[in-house]
Amino acid sequence: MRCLADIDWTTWRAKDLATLCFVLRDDQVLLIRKKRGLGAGKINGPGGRIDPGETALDAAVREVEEELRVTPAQLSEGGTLAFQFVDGYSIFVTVFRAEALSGTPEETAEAVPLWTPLHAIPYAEMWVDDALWLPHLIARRRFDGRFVFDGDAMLDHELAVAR
Ligand code: 6U4
Repeated sequence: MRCLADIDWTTWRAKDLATLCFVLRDDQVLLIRKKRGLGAGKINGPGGRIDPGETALDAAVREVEEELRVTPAQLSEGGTLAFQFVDGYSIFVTVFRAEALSGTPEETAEAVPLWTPLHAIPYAEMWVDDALWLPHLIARRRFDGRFVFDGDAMLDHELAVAR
C-alpha cells in the first residue's frame, strides 16, 4: 500500500483516534516542541490519543492541560485528518482551534510551549502535511484530508477544503 487508491476508504478505520488543538491569540498560535510519542522532536500543536469513553473535544482540552498546564477554551472543530502509514499503523485526528486560554503555558515532560507569530510558522520542523491544512485552520476554512505516510515521508494525499 503506497497511495490513497490502494485503500478502501469506505471501510477504513484508524487504529488510534487522536486530537490536535491550536490556540490562536493576537496573531499568534500556541505550538509545541514535542518531546516524546509519535512525532517526537517535531513542532506541532498539542494533542494526543483519545481515551476510551472520551469525546474528541474532551481529549483535546485534556491533552493541552497535560502537555502545557493550561486550559484552552472556545474550541471549535476545524477539520479532520486520516493518516495511513505503510507499516500498517493508522490514526484519525480531529483538529480543533481554540480562541481562548487560561493560564500561562509551561514546559512539561511531554512538550515545550512555543507562542509563534502566524507569519513565522516553522513548517520545515513540522509534519509535512501541516503546511497543507494549517493555513486553512487559521483562515477558518473547514478541511478534511487523507494521507499515506512512510515514516516521515508523505507518499500521497488529498485534501477537501470547504468555505
Ligand atoms: P501517549 O503515549 O498515547 O500518551 P499521545 O500523546 O496520546 O501519546 P502521540 O503524541 O504519540 O499520542 O501521537 C498522537 C499525536 O500525533 C496526535 O496529536 C496527532 C499527531 N500526529 C500524528 N501524525 C501527524 C501528522 N502527520 N501531522 C500532524 N500531527 C500528527 O500534524
